[in-house]
Amino acid sequence: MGGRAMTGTNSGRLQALDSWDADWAGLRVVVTGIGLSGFSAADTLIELGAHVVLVDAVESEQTLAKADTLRIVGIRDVLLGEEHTRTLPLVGGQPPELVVTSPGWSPRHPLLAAAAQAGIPIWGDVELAWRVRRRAGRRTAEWLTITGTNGKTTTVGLVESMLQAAGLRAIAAGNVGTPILDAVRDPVGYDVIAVELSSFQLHWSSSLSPLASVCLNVAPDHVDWHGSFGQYLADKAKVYANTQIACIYNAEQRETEAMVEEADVVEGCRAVGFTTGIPAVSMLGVVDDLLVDRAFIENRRTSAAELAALSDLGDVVPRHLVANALAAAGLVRAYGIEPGAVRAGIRNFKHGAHRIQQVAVIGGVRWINDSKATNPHAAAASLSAYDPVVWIAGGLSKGVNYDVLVTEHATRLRAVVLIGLDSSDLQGSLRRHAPDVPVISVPPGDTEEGQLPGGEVMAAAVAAAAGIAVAGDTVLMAPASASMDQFPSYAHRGDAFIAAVRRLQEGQEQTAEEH
Ligand code: UMA
Repeated sequence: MGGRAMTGTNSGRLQALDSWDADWAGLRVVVTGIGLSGFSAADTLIELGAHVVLVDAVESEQTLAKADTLRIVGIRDVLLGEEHTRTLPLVGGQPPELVVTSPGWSPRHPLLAAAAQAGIPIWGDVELAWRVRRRAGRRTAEWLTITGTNGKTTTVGLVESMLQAAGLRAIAAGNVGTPILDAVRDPVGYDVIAVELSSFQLHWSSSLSPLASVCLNVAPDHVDWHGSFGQYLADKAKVYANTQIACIYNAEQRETEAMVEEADVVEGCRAVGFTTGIPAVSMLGVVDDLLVDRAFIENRRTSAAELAALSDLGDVVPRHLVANALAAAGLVRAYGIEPGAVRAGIRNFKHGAHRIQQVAVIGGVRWINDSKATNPHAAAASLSAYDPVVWIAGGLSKGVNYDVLVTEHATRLRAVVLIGLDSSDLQGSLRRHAPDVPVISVPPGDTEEGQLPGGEVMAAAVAAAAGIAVAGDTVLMAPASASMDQFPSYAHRGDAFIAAVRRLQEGQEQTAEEH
């Protein structure tokens, strides 16, 4: 790891904007997107006295209502409709000095490309939040930052739980759903924020300096947004930049360790690994049935501190959950949390919904909801746990490759039920690498523009799976793809699956009663 480097993207006025109390008044800003992050960014900038114009491609009841709210608090203009997003708008008749973008906007979006071309800095909402986190008379929260292809939400939840068990005022925010600006602007304030960062948010951040940081793992995801897997990795690696106390890496995945080696960090910052095996010095890991720390204790060369038992995590503990708990423990230990609070935090933590969740056992067939498996890496974790499997998969592929996933799990597949508007990538992999596995495609259904048929699609998929599965099989809904082509979110996809399985169960019970 090198010494701290000053990032030099922002100059002059923008460089001086490093606290809530700095001179934001009259700053001309374009905010892109009126979703969770764009709304919070616009609202914050208006409160700071900036001149804000917001653009969003969608004009709907929801966006119009949000626009009204922003007008009441004093926004200059809200421009809704695709035609407004083709070029960079003016603010008060002049070019903007800054663009604050929502994470979902691709860097190649014409509006953002125009801003970049004109040399106008582009920040994400996380960069803005970092800049305004200090405010006279309020406490300033430390940030513990978490990224990775999979396990982020579980890990931020565990970090939050451990911090709260230690009696601190702490919250999980960022990509997990609560915009980071809402956490930063909380009137009471937090001691620590567990910040979940997506690769998109990292792409638009440059001056974050977390107390401790982690990249849990990396596997191909969001390749279309980033342009290449290499660029995705480069953005993920930014999580470690300017870290103060500890960069936590996955000792079982060399890429994350390499990111730490390359990172510009604060002088004295340590590299600390986590492993689901026996830990070396400066690592957290597992000895017998215990999670242990050989990093944040004085006599780490000769001993380890017990943090928790594996059984504290649950009855059946998948390996990735052990890894997530160790990463979370590494972050809070860097902050100085005692082992007792790590254990209490793990015990209090409620495991997130839609992740390898058993919904029902019907006629000896186990039904598992893993809607959170939105990429091949996540789906591999749940596929490995069951055999034989009727696999419900497909959706938005995001430009990833399914060949390895299909090759590795072909022998456990009894059949595949394909959902998704266009699952041809996955279908192609199945044809090439699992030619003997029957594949049933669920027709997308008649979708009127703007309508999501989710419920019917999932009901048809569940019915198809029920027709194939026999006692002893597992029906696993782990799509390895994003949900947004047919469902509003992965949570809705999971809810649709649960509802369809429950209906199936009720139907079976009724049939049994009648006989
Ligand atoms: N929009 C356009 N043009 C575009 C793209 C989007 O006009 O080209 C508009 C949409 O009409 C919409 C708004 O921009 O009104 C949506 O912005 P957004 O997609 O950035 O979403 P937000 O509502 O701001 O939510 C974002 C994160 N979403 C994404 O990164 C896609 C949320 O993560 C996050 O919880 C929230 O900020 C608060 O920080 C969700 C997610 O799917 C869970 N994340 C991805 C993942 O985890 O894989 C990265």
